[in-house]
Amino acid sequence: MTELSYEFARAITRLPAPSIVHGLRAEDLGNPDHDQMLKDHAHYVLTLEETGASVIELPALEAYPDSVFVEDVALCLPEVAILMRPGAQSRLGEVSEMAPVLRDVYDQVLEIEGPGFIEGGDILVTAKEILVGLSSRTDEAGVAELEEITSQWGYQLRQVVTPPGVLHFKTDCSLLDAGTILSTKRLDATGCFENYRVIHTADGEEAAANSIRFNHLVMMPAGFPRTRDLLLNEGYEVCEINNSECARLDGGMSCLSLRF
Ligand code: CIR
Repeated sequence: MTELSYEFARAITRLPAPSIVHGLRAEDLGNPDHDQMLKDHAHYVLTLEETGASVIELPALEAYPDSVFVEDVALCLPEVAILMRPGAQSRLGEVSEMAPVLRDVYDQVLEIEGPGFIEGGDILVTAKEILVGLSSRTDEAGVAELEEITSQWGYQLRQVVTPPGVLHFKTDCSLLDAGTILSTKRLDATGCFENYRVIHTADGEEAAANSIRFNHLVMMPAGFPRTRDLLLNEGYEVCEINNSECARLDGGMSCLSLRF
């Protein structure tokens, strides 16, 4: 039996453009190094492929500095792909760049039409439900429109909150297996994971929370040894990917791919 919440045959990624230096960020930690980012990106794509998945690598889009973060522009479910409506004005145009790619691989592609906003980084799909965190990029109207769409396939959707100062809901959590979440303590304290087993990131290693379970692997940002060891002790197979450059733009493992 396949576990649809973390077993995937395909992924979509996009190469980072040199304009990545103009990417959005909450705090200026210096510009990302494009060459280093290309190396990290290649490692990321290779790791997805090593699990047996096929990856569609899209060309860089110079006009959209944040377009490497493909996760935010769509939600890919087994039955349907749903184009998002990013709350970041500079990212709205990324959606029409992704639309034809999804129409090629999905029989059914729907879209959030607005007036609400919603970004994929705020959506965590687990084996039992779809959790959507309100954030500075995702509002109640966006969540309501997504719920109307996903209910057609019987999905239960639950609106939750993203802690203040955290970009996206999944900045602070990831799915490890059908019933287990890796979460920061601050997000878990909101009570959104009461029906799950939760593993907390080690104190001071909150940025490790944006990891992904992709087939047999947990792909996590490098440099968080205590959280990595927790996951290894729990029996997960872990692959660490350098994320120093994406981190300058508040990006982590999940934002770099659409998985389905
Ligand atoms: C942004 O602010 O939109 C980008 N610099 C980072 C997006 C990260 N996406 C994600 O966590 N899903």
